[in-house]
Amino acid sequence: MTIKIAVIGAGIMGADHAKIVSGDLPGAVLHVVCDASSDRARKIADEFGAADVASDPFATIARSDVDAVLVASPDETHAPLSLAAIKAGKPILCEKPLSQSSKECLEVIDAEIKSGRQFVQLGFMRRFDPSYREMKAALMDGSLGHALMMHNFHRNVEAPANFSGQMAITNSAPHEFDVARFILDAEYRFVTAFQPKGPNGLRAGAPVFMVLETDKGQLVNIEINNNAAYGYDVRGELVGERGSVSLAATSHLRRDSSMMAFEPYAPDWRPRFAEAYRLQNKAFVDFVRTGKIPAVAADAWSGYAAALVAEAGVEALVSGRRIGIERAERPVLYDR
Ligand code: ISE
Repeated sequence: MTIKIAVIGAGIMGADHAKIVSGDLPGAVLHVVCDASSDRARKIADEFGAADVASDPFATIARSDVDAVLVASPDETHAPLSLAAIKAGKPILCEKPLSQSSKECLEVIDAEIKSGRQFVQLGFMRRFDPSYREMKAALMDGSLGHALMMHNFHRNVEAPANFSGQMAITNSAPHEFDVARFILDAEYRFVTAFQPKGPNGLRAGAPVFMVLETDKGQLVNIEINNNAAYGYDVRGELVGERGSVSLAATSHLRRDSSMMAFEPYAPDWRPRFAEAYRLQNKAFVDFVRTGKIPAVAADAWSGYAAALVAEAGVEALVSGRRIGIERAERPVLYDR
């Protein structure tokens, strides 16, 4: 059976997902593109060959000719649309964050528990990125010894003028919160957050620097710099007792000229994580077929874990204090 997918949200990420579903996802077809703007929906539907367009996401999820949904609409719609998908009994691949409120994440988790199974796969795509996968494998094969620290850099070229330090924590850093938690297989206990000041004090759009402490005693530092100017750049290094592993540059090209060597950067995250998105979406098709969430994939509980740290991170930044992170008990449905 070919799985009929509705993509909800036809912005940058919706268009990217529509492209993957239509061109790179055996066993699935792009059936509906839904967006509040019918022009935008129509443009993406025509470009990637969807059978239909729609503007009401809830009605789209309920359609009997839609088997599964892929949500890339604005952040505040993620939890309500996840709840609608659970109610309709349809698997959903939802872009991160599940919600910026840990309380709202728990509502999604409650709905899954009541329905008796998982429906939500969360779009923390870095878990599928080959370089992060190899980093995890290097830790698991024992050659590094115990992991002690993980250094993370996350740089965007430029953020909108209103993109504050708090937004860097709630919008950009969840990727690191999730992938470091996934690689270390640990939970966070404390977070501290700082912003560097220039000669004239704190600049709008200044980077955020966080230090997280895990329940295994490891330290994770995260730099989010959304105005790095030179390119989209994600780096990571995992330091163990007997060695360290780093994500390698993913560029396919190095240019040597004028006594210098150059490696190009992508302007945003889509080229850097193209393979991760493709593998993630492929895993979603398996999830739809089997009803079993792929072992690597993030779920609603991962969304809750990321939201908790983001909330504590914002509090740490605003208060200048080291903030403790209290978690609810993990329900058995999320044992993997
Ligand atoms: C953005 O919000 C994302 O979600 C991207 O995946 C990330 O790489 C980017 O840096 C964020 O700003």
